[in-house]
Amino acid sequence: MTSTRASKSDPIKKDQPPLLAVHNEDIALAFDEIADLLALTGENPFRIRAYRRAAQVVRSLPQELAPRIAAGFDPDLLPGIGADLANKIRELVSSGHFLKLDQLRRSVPAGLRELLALPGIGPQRARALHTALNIQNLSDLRHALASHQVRKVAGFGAKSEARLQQALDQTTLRPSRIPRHIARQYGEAITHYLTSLTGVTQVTLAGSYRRGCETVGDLDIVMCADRELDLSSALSRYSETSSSLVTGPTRCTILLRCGLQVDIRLVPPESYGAALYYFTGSKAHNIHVRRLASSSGLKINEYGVYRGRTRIAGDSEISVFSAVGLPFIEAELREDRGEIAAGLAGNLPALIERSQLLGDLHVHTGRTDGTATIDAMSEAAQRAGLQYIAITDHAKHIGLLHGLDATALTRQIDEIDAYNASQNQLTVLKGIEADVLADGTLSLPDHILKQLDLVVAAVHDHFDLPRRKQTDRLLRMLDNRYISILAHPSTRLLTQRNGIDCNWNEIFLRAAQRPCYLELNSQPSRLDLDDIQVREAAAQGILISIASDAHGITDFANLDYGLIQGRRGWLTSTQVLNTRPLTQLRKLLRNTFL
Ligand code: DGT
Ligand code: CA
Ligand code: CA
Repeated sequence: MTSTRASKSDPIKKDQPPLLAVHNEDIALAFDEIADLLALTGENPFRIRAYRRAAQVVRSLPQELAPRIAAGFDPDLLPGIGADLANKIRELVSSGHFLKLDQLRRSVPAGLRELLALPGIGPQRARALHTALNIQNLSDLRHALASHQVRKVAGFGAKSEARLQQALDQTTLRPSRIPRHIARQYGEAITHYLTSLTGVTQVTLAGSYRRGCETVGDLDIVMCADRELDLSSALSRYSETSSSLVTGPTRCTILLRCGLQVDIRLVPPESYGAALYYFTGSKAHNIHVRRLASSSGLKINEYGVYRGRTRIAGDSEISVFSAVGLPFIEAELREDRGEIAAGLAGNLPALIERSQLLGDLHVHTGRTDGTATIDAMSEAAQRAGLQYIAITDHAKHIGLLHGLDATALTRQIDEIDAYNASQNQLTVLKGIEADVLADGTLSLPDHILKQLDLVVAAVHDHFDLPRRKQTDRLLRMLDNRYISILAHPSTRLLTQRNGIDCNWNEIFLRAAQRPCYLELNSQPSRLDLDDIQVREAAAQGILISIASDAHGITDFANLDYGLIQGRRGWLTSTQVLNTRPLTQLRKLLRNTFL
């Protein structure tokens, strides 16, 4: 990796701060690669796991690490990152290189790693194929399969050959979408670069990113300049560009080193609004609005809105909307899910805003798997503009080594009482994250739960129960009168694990009756419930808790991701539990204990 600092000939404004060059995802990918390469060399599994965990930790951070490290943050404060890995992160951030990775890359064939992505091939089998058939990459494997060489290798047979063939066919078909928080790192860096070019007046990330989608297929950028700009040459000089797919004076497509595609449009200022509107989409929304426009004799495209040959709007988005008789529709709503009818009828929701979140009802401390004390988490929450938080550490459960038992929880309750007595800036509520066991009961008895201000219940295992059983499990859980909030209800992990199979209608109905509230978990790799589920649940009158699930002091930044997902789910502030002032919130929480 190279630095994104400009060379002397670049038309870069002098007062720009240094550009981000090493993103969290770059660090995570490097750790993943080290883990894979170590596995391929038969290294100690313990070390391999440490790298994998570190990759996961860095990948799920809500904010970029490099600028924080530059400002003095010590990466060994992150969970699972010891001194050695912290040094590696510093090395990568400052030099763009991992010596260790460079060495490993020289000793293991580059393509061998691709094999590990196939289901059914672990490092041992990859090594066996490499040794027996000199297979170095997927293409070698494809040839070996075609000539039935693979079945002759010890440990492989006709059956595993067929399975591998199937896996190989599916890999080439799999669409790759990138979670929003990862796309953001690359999107903000290129936006920063483009903004710094002389003459550039506007740069906006459009497309699914601007609509706040949880994953994006590619990035779309709309920009303006007040003088001639050689866009393709500026893009070819960008240090993260790996290749140019389309080059034109007003339209370019590049591929970044990380594999993400970026479509860039340079438009004249009078078309900026129309282009931004068009490239924000969604396609379905655009098509619907275009139909609406043509019903009143207008034509709408990326250059403007036209009556015959006369251009009547297009310099701003709002001008486009008003030309077709619509109020401004927030980007998060533009999915053709009823927003156009709502706009025409004057019924658009006043979407929830960050400043309306007064508290956070899902926060961990170092007592379980978090990294900071109650004091430190409270201080960070205040800095994030919050008035109250609930400490909801994990209850002891077989799956978790350090969960709180009844004694430890009582001690934490005392600690929270003492904290609240010592200051009156922020109120800490007493909570717990209790596991929903396979039969729908909870991992702590009622006489303990009822001493708390709230109980957050969550599914952490038995993800594969059949639909009826899973639904009954959650319904039984909802029968427990001490449950306040069901956390990350679907349990999905974006692009990694599907949610549980469950009849959500039944769950929402019961939750609304009880009442029990549902969480919109804001960890960027969870975002659970999703936008459509959030909208359905809220429409049934269930209050939604937009919660950070913070495990460290910087994780309150997660709330921004939950917020945007909530906005995609049409949430208004009255539909969100943690917009309530404390007294009202306490009342709502007590309602669940009836
Ligand atoms: P993605 O990239 O798959 O996450 O989703 P988008 O929505 O960013 O889609 P993308 O990148 O293919 O196109 C960006 C926007 O451009 C899209 O949201 C709407 C607009 N657009 C693209 N193709 C068409 C089209 O055929 N008709 C219309 N009306 N708009 C289009
Ligand atoms: Ca896109
Ligand atoms: Ca695109």
